[in-house]
Amino acid sequence: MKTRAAVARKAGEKLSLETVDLEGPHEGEVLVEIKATGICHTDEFTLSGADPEGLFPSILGHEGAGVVVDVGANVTSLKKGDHVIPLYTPECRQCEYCLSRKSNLCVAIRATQGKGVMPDGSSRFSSGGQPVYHYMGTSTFSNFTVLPEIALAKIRQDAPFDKVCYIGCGVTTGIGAVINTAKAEAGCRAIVFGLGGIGLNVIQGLRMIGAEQIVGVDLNPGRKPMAEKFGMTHFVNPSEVQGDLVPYLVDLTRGGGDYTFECIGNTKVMRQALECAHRGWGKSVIIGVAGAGQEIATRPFQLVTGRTWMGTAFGGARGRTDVPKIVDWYMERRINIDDLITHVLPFEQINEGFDLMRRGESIRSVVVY
Ligand code: NAD
Ligand code: AHE
Ligand code: ZN
Repeated sequence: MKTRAAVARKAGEKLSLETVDLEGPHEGEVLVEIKATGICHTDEFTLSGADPEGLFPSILGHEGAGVVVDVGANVTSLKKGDHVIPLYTPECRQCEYCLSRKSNLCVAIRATQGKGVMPDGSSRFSSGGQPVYHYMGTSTFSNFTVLPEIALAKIRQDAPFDKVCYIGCGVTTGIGAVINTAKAEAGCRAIVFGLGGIGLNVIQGLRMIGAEQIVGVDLNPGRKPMAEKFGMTHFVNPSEVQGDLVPYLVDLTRGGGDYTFECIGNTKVMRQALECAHRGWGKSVIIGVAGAGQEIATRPFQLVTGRTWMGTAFGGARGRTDVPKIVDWYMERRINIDDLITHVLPFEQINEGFDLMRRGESIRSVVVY
């Protein structure tokens, strides 16, 4: 079949809106009509050329929601008409990682996913007879896409696609980092670096668990009102702090954050986030994704004196199990997604969504087909 898609042809260039060829689902695969997709900073990261796994030409996008159109042989858990959210972290429930209960990093299809192909080693997308790569196993910047069955969460039919698509990455990552990864507890003090589409969901998660103090750090003063609405108690703009940021934050939190979160992808900020975690017990969670060749550093003494440095992918969530529950939370108004979706754009304006993010004018842009 043919499908409209935004193709990343070259690093650093705008997405090219094209009609491409899409082969139907093979065994164990599902054809999905994507109804809406968010634009996450990770899409921009890969488009920029900084992602060591970035491939071109490819179809980016990993924050979608849609409807099952067709299923391949031996697909048992999904049928035509089911509403689904694609999972860049699948859940096979059979691999060593899934069975360990210690990690959400299902390994069943990770190797081929990173190579831009389906588990059998081939791409379903092509253009002019040449393959076009998948991205993160999801490729939601295509109106129709093919995914393995284990990479789809079945969700309730009454959930609006243009809102719950955000659960496919940002919402789950932010809230999950607090609940699953940090396991933060009521009464804690926390510091969140970067108040964009992820950081604001970290703040939302911290409010849910009853954090006592939530400090938000961002260079963009325009983030303050939204962060306050979501539960931030103190705002810090690093460009307005006299002297070092770390001692300033340690003072503000009376000894350091019990939990700190880096939601930017800046290795210098990752170090600051670790070093303003509380001596003796502070946990610092890296969420931001840093470019090829970048490394983190700190004095080992920071760890010797009781700080823990950790990271999270997809907020530690097991997608097929947890995503439908988070959709329920949204439908029951236990979490706020609507206010974070600042822009809704037709597919033809997807590049405008990237520009809004680069200019710091959007929290989340959602593209509808
Ligand atoms: P975003 O662009 O919406 O937000 C980033 C925020 O950081 C912006 O508000 C910006 O003003 C702020 N910022 C930039 N530099 C700063 C600095 N030096 N100090 C303070 N604030 C600064 O991006 P997003 O969609 O929220 O994504 C954030 C990061 O999380 C990205 O690196 C993305 O790739 C990553 N991410 C990781 C996961 C995961 O599973 N680990 C999931 C989603 C996104
Ligand atoms: N491909 C990059 C790493 C990118 C990365 O860390 N991705 C996160 C999700 S970001 C979603 O917005 C992730 O899930 N990582 C775990 C995994 O297995 O990819 C690189 O550095 O090679
Ligand atoms: Zn993302």
